[in-house]
Amino acid sequence: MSNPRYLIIGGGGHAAALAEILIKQKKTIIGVVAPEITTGLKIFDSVPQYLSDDDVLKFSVDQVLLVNGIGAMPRQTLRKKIYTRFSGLGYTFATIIADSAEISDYSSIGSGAQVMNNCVVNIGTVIAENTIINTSASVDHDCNIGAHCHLAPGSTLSGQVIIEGNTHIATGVNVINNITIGENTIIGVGANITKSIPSNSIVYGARSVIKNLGETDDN
Ligand code: JB3
Repeated sequence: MSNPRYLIIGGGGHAAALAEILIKQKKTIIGVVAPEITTGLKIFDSVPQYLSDDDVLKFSVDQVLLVNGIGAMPRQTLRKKIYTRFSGLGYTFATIIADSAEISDYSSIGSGAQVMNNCVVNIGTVIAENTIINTSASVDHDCNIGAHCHLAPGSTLSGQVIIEGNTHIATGVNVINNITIGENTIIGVGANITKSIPSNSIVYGARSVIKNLGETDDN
């Protein structure tokens, strides 16, 4: 698409952060789709607002690039639903990489993935669709990050780490090399991961206690 036009879905903090990256790259934002602009900042003041997700359908698939401005917090499914719905209808989600991110020429960043300010993605790493690598996260060499993940700000992965799909790595998590973290897992803030983690786990605390997602905190 020559001279692409960007339509941002979501009007909160994550959408605003993405909008600023696009504005700095002199990209054209043609609208924001959200029932409510909640950012509190003026960044969307001069951008047309569309209140319903169905309004996306007013634009043909070859007219716009979509930007998934819905964030990805644990147990929230809206971001994945938005991506799945509109990809299925033939829309393309923009892959967004902040100018301040350091991205290896030998890495691969999937459709709709977003690499925010000051991140590092090192050589041989693959990041799948719709995943967020958030501010100052560092993903070292030969990692493989699945679809619909969120690596929150300041998380650090050493080399050859595998993160399977739908997994949330919270702020400040550290993962040593050659670890696999299964799908649909939540790694809580600041955890230090030194062993592989099965799918559907929740891991929290300085000692990195592992529970199955179905268990309560009292177990
Ligand atoms: O941790 C960091 C650095 N960022 C977080 C990000 C990853 O996720 C951030 O702190 C937030 O916790 C979260 O950001 P997000 O998704 O921007 O959350 P919030 O600021 O609450 O904004 C949600 C936006 O989605 C609001 O503008 C809502 O109106 C909008 N929204 C809610 N439901 C919707 C829908 N928009 C559309 N298009 N469709 C919906 O169904």
